[in-house]
Amino acid sequence: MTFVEKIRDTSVDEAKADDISDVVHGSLGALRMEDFFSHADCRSFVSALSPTMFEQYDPDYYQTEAFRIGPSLTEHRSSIEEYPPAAEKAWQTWHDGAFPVDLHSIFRSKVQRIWNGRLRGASCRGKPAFWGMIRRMAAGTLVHWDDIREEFPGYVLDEALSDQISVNVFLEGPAEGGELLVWSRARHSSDEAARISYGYDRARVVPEPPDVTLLPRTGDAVMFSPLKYHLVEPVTKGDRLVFSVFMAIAEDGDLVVWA
Ligand SMILES: O=C(O)CCC(=O)C(=O)O
Ligand SMILES: [Fe+2]
Repeated sequence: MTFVEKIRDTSVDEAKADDISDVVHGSLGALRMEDFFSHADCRSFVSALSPTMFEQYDPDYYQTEAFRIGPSLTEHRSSIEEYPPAAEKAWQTWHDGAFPVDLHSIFRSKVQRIWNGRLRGASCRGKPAFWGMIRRMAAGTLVHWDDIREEFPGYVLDEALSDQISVNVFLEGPAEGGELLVWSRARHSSDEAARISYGYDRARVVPEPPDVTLLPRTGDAVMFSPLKYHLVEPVTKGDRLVFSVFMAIAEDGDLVVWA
């Protein structure tokens, strides 16, 4: 299915629940909201970061070098029992006041206002999942998709959820490079022949130009469907630091978040 609309720009104040639903349902390629985090908050948060706070994504699987603060659910595909304690440890670090800005509560209050409903953290084996990972990916990514319902059997997050969306808020937008590219073409099982670790050979799965090319700026929030093929171009100048969330709609209508 091609997108009905490729990119929709809206202010945080004017954004509506339907904007989020359109991304979840796959009719909108990307929703961008400028100044979702204020530049002052982004600056103060980024200045509190140091390289030692970051962990590298498993280099054997993530061939494009990437770093994160906080555990990712997907990385626990074959060790899910280790995820709840890792999430608990990460929440402890946040609550111990390691960071000067409460990005989680800003995110929650803004998204709840847009959704006109509740946003809650996902639960994994009865324990709180982590969300709002800080991610640095200067090398970009391979073309890939993200879908926990394919990555894990059953309900890894303890309940039935809608298709997931990616929500990335840019604490620092790259000066050059680092574009997000999204294709509308649905993935197909025959694409597995072109798999390279966590992603795919771009020339074989999406030879056509992307439907969405988006250069993120500091403070932007960008929502898109990661069930679709997407990638991040390598950063050639500056830094690219993201507050990163996956989000889906639960059966009770709440938004549920994890990372
Ligand atoms: O950082 C981005 O722009 C997107 C990264 C990504 O692959 C995702 O959020 O699913
Ligand atoms: Fe992704």
